[in-house]
Amino acid sequence: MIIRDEEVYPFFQKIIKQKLLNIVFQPIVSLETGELFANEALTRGPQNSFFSSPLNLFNYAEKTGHLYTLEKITRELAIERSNQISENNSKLFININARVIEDPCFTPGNTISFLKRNGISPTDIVFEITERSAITDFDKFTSVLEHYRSQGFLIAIDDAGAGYSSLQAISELEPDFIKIDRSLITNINNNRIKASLVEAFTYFANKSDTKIIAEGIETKEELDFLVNLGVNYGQGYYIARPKTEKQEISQNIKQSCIILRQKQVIEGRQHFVQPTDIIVVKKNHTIFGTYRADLPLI
Ligand SMILES: [Ca+2]
Ligand SMILES: [Ca+2]
Repeated sequence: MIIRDEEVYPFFQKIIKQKLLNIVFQPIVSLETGELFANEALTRGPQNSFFSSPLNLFNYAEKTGHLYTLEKITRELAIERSNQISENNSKLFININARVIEDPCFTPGNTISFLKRNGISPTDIVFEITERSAITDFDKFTSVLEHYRSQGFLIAIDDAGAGYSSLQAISELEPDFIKIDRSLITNINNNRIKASLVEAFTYFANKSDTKIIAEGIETKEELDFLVNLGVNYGQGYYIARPKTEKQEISQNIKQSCIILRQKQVIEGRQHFVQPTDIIVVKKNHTIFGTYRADLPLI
């Protein structure tokens, strides 16, 4: 379906009103066992339309002042539909724009009563926050987040290393999970800088109460490398694609994780960077980060 410019807004309104949205779920697995740990809910607009791209959909909503409404609808649809795909207390990761969290209308009470009606506990919900809309007031943002945490919700920093998610967000928000952006994962098995950086994140996670999730794993080599680095969780097309229905994690994935981890334990290998290592990464000609692994990230 091709939509002409003058038809875009009415079509967008129709999407919101009739909730013409597809929610797909992409598994996140434990790299220790290969078992399902969580699903990330992803939103797609109607197929073959301008809004089938989530980027177009959410950008348009933000431009026209409907971001809060769109996010509320997608959050509720994700929670409702997650019942059909989740298992064994697996968690549900929900993407949420930093601006929406700061919106006074966004109260945990609303989400909690909705969760209750669907038989889900707030401790099973992880809000993925990306800094695409930069957080300007960390003090305010941290206190808002504390409010949600006190209700049991967990927090993930999304797209870490991608440019929008800064090290400041990680150090100030003290997330439960850090999702490492695919740009640092792609071809990590052949790239020493990427490997050192992900290793540093893993070292940091071991020192703090944070777990690392590697995103965008697309090959067996990348998966094996990340298991060897001691990364906690993984997600990507090689493990499982986003789907509307419940998915089983393949035996191949489970075996890779278990065998490699056992080998690590037997060999007693130490993978973490040395505390005095200094890591400097240039990305698009700018310095991404430089710090000592034994000092807090700044
Ligand atoms: Ca995400
Ligand atoms: Ca991401």
